[in-house]
Amino acid sequence: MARLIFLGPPGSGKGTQAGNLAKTWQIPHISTGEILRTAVTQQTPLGQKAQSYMDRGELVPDRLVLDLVQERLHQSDTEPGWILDGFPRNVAQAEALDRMLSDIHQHCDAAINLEVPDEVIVQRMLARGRKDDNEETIRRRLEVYRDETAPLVDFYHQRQQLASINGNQSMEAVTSAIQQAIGA
Ligand code: B4P
Repeated sequence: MARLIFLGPPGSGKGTQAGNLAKTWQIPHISTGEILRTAVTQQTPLGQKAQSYMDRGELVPDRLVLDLVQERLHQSDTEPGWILDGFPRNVAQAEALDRMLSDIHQHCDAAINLEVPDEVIVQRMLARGRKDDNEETIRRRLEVYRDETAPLVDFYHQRQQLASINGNQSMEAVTSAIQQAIGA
């Protein structure tokens, strides 16, 4: 049973690691970025509202993201565990997550923080080449990460839930380091 949050800058490998571990443990991988990208592709009302923020490298407004996470966590497949990838992304989202989990009598086991230097991140994302992976947007996403998401490292450290992992090694080595850190 695992209930994990993935923190870390854009392109640090959250999606890669969360996807691998969710497959191994057969629990849902809940990526807010992936859900939002699908909504944009399908041009749903959520996607239409989210698109301009994502294209600029800004966070999508909390109220849009909170609704989708709440709805997803209430689905029955989350009972054995879940991995939240890219959420929470600021302190307001972390506090809202606490309330959502308390309503369903759950808590998170650990917050995994993937540490990767900025130069490596820029190289990885330029190589990936997603729509929001151009140099200007990447720079903005790194700024937003520093201002809004990095404070969550302290937030989870103070609760003794933080596991910081060197994300600048092979994908397999990162996976092993995470498993070791949480005793899985
Ligand atoms: P996300 O989808 O969360 O994307 P990300 O932070 O860019 O990527 P991630 O860290 O998952 O990197 P990946 O594994 O793919 O966010 C996109 C946008 O959605 C945000 O900018 C925002 O607008 C919006 N959004 C999402 N959640 C939100 C929220 N909660 N609130 C508000 N807005 C939100 O890895 C990157 C690349 O590196 C890949 O190509 C991968 O193959 C490679 N890689 C991974 N691990 C590697 C390794 N160990 N070695 C070498 N390469 C590696």
